[in-house]
Amino acid sequence: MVTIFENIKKIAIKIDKAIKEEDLGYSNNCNATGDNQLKLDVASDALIEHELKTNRLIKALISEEKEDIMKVNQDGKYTVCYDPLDGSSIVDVNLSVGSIFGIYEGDNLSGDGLVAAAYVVYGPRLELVTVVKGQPAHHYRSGSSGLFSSQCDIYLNEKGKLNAPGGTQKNWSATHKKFIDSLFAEGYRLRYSGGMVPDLHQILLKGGGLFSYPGTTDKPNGKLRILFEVLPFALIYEAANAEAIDDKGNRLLEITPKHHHDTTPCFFGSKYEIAKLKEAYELNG
Ligand code: P6P
Repeated sequence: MVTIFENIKKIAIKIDKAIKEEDLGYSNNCNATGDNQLKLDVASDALIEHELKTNRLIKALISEEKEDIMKVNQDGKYTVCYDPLDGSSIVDVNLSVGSIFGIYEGDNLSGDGLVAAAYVVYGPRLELVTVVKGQPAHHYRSGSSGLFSSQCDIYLNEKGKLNAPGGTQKNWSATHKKFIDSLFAEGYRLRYSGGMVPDLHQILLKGGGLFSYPGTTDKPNGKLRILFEVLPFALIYEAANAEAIDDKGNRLLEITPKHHHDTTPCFFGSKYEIAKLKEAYELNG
């Protein structure tokens, strides 16, 4: 497992360089879910695939940017699912973006099969968070040497101050709008950039709050992909003494997608905010 994290550190440094130096324009392609691909999306995807294919522990790869599963080594132990450059549509306005990795046992592509996760933040500083199931989530920062230095284990407070409400507001349910407004009425501060990685990273490092991407009239199953966006962050948030649920009140880590590009409504946050959400959505049975 550790060697996969070492692969991810090498990937992070290469993609960080590419973001700073390469063309920010669009390619002529779309990805598996129909999103227009930036040249950086394609380059990041290729960098990750090239690096991870060198690791004999890896059985298969699944990328947000590709339709099909890539077989790597039949004797491998893990399937790695990744979003190469999440939020890439905001990289041209110089906002932070990220890469997200879920490491699954064999071909058990479910919350139960997720044994480790990591994400990289390409921001003013290059940062990395990793977690192995059952252990604390750990925060690293890269320094002038290009190496990542250990910072701390991450834990959220029982209650936070930040509110990151995703999705087009005119397409929210009345229940969701009333709930989000109730948090602002309590004095929560709006912190939403449109980049899942920096938005969730901020709540983790600032001690708590809520990130929400609900089902909406235009996206009833939400927008965020289960295997390479939602479950990796669910493992990290639960390791940080926080919670991660869907719009039915299920732990996200109890979800098994039917298809590897499936999405789900998702809520990540401190215990107080998740309890308030369950009350607002009448999920307490
Ligand atoms: P919206 C970026 O496109 C992304 O996939 C996530 O990084 C982000 O959290 C979400 O979409 C933003 O979506 O609908 O709020 O703009």
